[in-house]
Amino acid sequence: LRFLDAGESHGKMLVAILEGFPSNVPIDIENINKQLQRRQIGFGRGTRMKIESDRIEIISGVRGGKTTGAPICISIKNKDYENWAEVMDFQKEYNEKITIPRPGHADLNGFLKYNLDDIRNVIERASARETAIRVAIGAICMELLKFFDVKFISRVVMIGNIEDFSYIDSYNEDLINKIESSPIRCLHKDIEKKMIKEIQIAKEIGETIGGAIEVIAFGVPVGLGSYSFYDRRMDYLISGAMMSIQGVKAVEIGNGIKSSKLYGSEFNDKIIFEDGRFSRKTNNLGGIEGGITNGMPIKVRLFMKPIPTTRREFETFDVHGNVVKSRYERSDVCAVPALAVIAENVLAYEVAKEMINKFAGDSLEDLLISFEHYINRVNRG
Ligand code: EPS
Repeated sequence: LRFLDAGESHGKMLVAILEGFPSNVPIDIENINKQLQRRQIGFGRGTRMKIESDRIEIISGVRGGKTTGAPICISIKNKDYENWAEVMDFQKEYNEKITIPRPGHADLNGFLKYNLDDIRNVIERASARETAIRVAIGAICMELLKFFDVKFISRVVMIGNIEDFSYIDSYNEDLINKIESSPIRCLHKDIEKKMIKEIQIAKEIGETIGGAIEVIAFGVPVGLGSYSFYDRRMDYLISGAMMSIQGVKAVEIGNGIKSSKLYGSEFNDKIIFEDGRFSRKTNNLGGIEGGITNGMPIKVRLFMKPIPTTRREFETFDVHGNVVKSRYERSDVCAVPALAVIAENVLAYEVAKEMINKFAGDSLEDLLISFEHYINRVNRG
């Protein structure tokens, strides 16, 4: 399974081609759109999200409501393009060039690397707008994963200094409802209030604020990934994918950070064998041992930096080396709740990719036969 995507933040649309996806998987477009909507909401977003109401268009690879096995081509329109048509015109040069790079963004490095004369070219492709199409790709993967009973939960566990690292060990609807009804995907109402306050304060003083999210995949079978090669390790694949999400500066799998302070016997997840099935007593390792999934929920935390664009003005340099006042470009104050939804869908893609690798089949039916055979072997009950 692989995909390529393209598109600028204020261009006509975002597009992607997903290749290697099995045939006969029912695709309910409303499920994909629901994931896109979830990504758009969240306290702290800027005005752009009021302009967009992201919806997917399927261009190829799905017919009669089911995947055909052919490449799946999708697009998401940028409604804001109407306001940017002149700036983004592919032929006619736009004369107002951006020459003041914003620290913390790709602006300066991209400008130098690609030998550009306008930072706009960097901003447009480096933008986190690209995560919309990645969510759509992940949402298509979720349609496949439903057949294997793989489910996801994501939530915000930190905004600035306010934390909620409470423990979640099972998937349940009550939990989901609480998270989904929170404007910042926080599980506990009292903490939610404090988190919202943190964002409000940042906004009032012209600042931005970061935080952390947790994503958990339930129902992933034992045996995805491998210890055999570095690039087949599941933690390598997941952490690489997660670090590629704009703004993410650290990834933790399971209780990875705490692990460095504990004794081996304290941290180990003890093996248990009940009703013919192996399991673990705890899940400190976040569902991955030796680069292979162990059947426990995959648990990942992502830490996001504050968005670099601040309304607060400061002195900086333009691309010619002159001292200038910083340039402000419309932005979000906090995008941590959106990151949770993005991470869920990015994880769905990585899990689906490894499921397809392991249970190799060109159709959903072939995958399921291979999966059932394997599950019967590893569960001896
Ligand atoms: C972004 C800047 C803002 C965000 C954008 C990411 O967009 P704009 O410059 O149009 O105000 O809203 O995020 C999205 C558009 C999105 O869909 O998430 C940036 O510079 O990365």
